[in-house]
Amino acid sequence: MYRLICVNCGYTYRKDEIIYECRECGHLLAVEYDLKNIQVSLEEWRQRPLSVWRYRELLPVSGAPVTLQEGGTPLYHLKRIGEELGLPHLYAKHEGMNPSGSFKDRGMTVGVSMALELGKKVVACASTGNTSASLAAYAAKAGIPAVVLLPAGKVALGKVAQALMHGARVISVRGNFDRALEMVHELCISHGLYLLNSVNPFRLEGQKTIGFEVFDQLGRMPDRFVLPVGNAGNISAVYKGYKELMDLGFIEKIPKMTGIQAAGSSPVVRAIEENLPAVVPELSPETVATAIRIGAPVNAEKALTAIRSTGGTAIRVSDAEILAMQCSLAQKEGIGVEPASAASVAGIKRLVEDGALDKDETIVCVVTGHLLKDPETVIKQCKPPVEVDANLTSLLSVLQL
Ligand code: AN7
Repeated sequence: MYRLICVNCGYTYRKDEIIYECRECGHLLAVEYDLKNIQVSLEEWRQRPLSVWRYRELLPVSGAPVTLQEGGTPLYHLKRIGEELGLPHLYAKHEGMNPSGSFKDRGMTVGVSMALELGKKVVACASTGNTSASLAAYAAKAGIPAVVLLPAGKVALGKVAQALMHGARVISVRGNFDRALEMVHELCISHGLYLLNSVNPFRLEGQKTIGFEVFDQLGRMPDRFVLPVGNAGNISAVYKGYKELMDLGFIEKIPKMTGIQAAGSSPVVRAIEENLPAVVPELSPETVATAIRIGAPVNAEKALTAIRSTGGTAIRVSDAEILAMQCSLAQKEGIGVEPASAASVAGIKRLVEDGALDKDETIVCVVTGHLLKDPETVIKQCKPPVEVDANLTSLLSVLQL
């Protein structure tokens, strides 16, 4: 049992209303469960396979979901990077190991399932790339069309390839992500398409399971939970999920929610630093981490609550720091991620260097998308392969063993 509730004015809506913002005040909506009537125990959950659907009592879908077996991603101990930073309890949750290579699949299995449950025939989103790749895959699985709007020239190659191959209608908008989102929102309202950006409260329900899995995999709660922040949906979702576990009496504390943004695209950081009541949108966000090249994060309101109420923080890292950490993760830990994903761990490095971290903390960084998403940025950073003639002499002369 659940309903939709406005996070600002508390106005409530029936669960089957197609609505993306409060009609009373225009603020964001969230799914609110009747937690007193939820019958489940941690033991019962832990007997099920590790996946988004382990936690189905806290998800809005009632029937069989549209699933590609998302979730159940590895939680790695970052041994070498942790040693370098003096952090013995540093972990990375590798969300690039989801079916389409990013955490978005957790939201899309729920969001596309809800689209069918609500009788919607066409799904749509704007995207910096990963949302479109994921939506295209889940729409294909559901057998319904998807329309995706991408900021022209600013989406990593692998993500465009996925959206195209899974059969979405892929539209390049001459404008940035924030403008594409305004456009698709308008389109969905005027033409009845189902909007699956993170203003959709159901999608975020799937994403909160990252936090649930971390709790189950660690066997305890981390002290700090670190995410790259773009639209700020993910950090809001994980916080909401942990609040539900608290209300159910399953956990006693919520980790310090910590958001990392790219320096050229950091409105949430500014709001935290300057203690603003709301974010001031950035008109021309820019970063090599195109996934988080977002100037007007739609979930900022929820994210500011998540960060402030847990004693967390939000900080910015430079593109150089992001790329250096992408290399470190790949070469010291064997973990291949796209630039935006490396921002979470780069942010921890920065906090250590600033002396702003208790080194005994148990820290979980979410690395959000796979290395193969953005091959062009990878190739630019690495020396090209050495070409040799097809004989052993040439090979040995190059290898110099
Ligand atoms: C790899 O695909 O917004 O703060 O349109 O792809 O929840 O927005 C992607 C976001 C982090 C930020 N890491 O998450 C999109 C999109 C990766 C991402 C984020 C994104 P939010």
